[in-house]
Amino acid sequence: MTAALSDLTPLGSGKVRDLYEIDDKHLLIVASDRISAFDWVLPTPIPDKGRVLTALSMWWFDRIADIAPNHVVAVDDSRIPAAVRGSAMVVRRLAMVQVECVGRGYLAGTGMKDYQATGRICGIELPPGLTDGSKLPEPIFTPATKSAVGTHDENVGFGVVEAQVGSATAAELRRLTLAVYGRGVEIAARRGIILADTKCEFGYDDAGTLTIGDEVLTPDSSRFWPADQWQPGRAQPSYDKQFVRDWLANKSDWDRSSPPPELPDEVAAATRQRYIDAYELITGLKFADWMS
Ligand code: PZK
Repeated sequence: MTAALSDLTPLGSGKVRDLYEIDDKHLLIVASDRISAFDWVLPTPIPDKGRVLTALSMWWFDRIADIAPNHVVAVDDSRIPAAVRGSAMVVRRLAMVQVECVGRGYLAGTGMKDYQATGRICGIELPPGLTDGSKLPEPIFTPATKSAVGTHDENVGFGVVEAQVGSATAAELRRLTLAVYGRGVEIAARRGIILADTKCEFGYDDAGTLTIGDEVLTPDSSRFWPADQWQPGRAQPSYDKQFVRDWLANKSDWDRSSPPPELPDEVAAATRQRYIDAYELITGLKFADWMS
């Protein structure tokens, strides 16, 4: 008999995911239907978002299995409560490396901000004249240190990572992150999607092997842009969240400093379909077949 979610010890919640303890060696990661925009978690869930992101993450884990081992044990397992079946993964408990490992090939987000302020990202000097959405001369590793809930991760130079985890591990994190990013770019490009950046998390397993944790190459950990709409010099449309951003941006009675309003049903439904479309476009699979 499967346990109820309420029988598991909650270990923490991110904006959009929840983490539970199964036993001393295993955790349960639940991808929720929560969505964030403009740094807020919206009050309206996106139906099936957690299942789509879990399905997509699992698909990618298979496609990067030759790069590094990952923490996934099972998605179909008696330890997974029925209520979260399809949106939860049983994972091995790792000793997490406290570095957000980002690979990026395009200028956006904090990379854009740092470039505008200093001409560099994480100490990496970039050519002048780049603009929002520009392709970088080559993909770069832009690590960030994890910060407390409610604050932003801080981009740091490679030397800070070396000081934190040692030079050899830092070099491995960079190599693995760029390999994952490169694989993602290559596969997404065939489907007309630009993978602008992606964030990976790593940890050590019981044998001391550097292992990929968390979720990988999902729209929550990465920026997916429709290639046919790429136009440097402006914020790029997001494959998944653009309806939400557009609707909120046009809601003139919301000022971004107070909790956001509920989304209309049609915006939530259209956004759900964008996640499903992204899954089906990238994987070539039907979402209806996920764990059915
Ligand atoms: C772990 N987080 C981030 C926070 C979440 C996820 N395999 C692992 N072993 C040990 N710890 C973690 C993992 C993973 N993945 C991940 N924090 C710890 C996090 C909140 C909710 F779903």
